[in-house]
Amino acid sequence: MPIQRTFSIIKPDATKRNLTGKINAVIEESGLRIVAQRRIRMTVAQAQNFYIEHAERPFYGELVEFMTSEPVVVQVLEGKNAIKHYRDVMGATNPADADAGTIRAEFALSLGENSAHGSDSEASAAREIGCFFSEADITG
Ligand code: 3AN
Repeated sequence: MPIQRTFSIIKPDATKRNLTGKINAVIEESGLRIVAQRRIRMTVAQAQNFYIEHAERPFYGELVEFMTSEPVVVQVLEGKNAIKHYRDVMGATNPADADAGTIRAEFALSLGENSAHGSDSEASAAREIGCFFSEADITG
């Protein structure tokens, strides 16, 4: 399997509950490396652009409001098959469907407040990393 990079967000529900360290421990124990990381307050424009593919969905406004409500931690993760690996580590989008031991099963509150985001394809990973990081920020 190739070494890949994926983009991760530790979401507002998790930063608010002081779960950054616990979620990073799950990420690192899974074998992924955190090769870039920054805690930011996302602007409305950043959140709208980041989730542009959901612009027509009924939950878009709520999603943008949530993602700008508290700080988030944006990250680049690196490892073998990192995109699929991290989605497996996060678990299903809805925590009610997530397998035991996954980030969402352990920490998420609901479908919206689901603690973590991970890219779903190589094209998404490249686009999403570029929303928040330049190549010089990524330390390998
Ligand atoms: P994932 O983040 O697992 O790839 P997507 O891309 O389907 O899931 O959805 C993006 C984000 O939008 C989800 N992480 C979730 O927080 C939010 N979301 C998805 N569906 C709903 C919904 N029906 N109501 C509220 N928020 C939703």
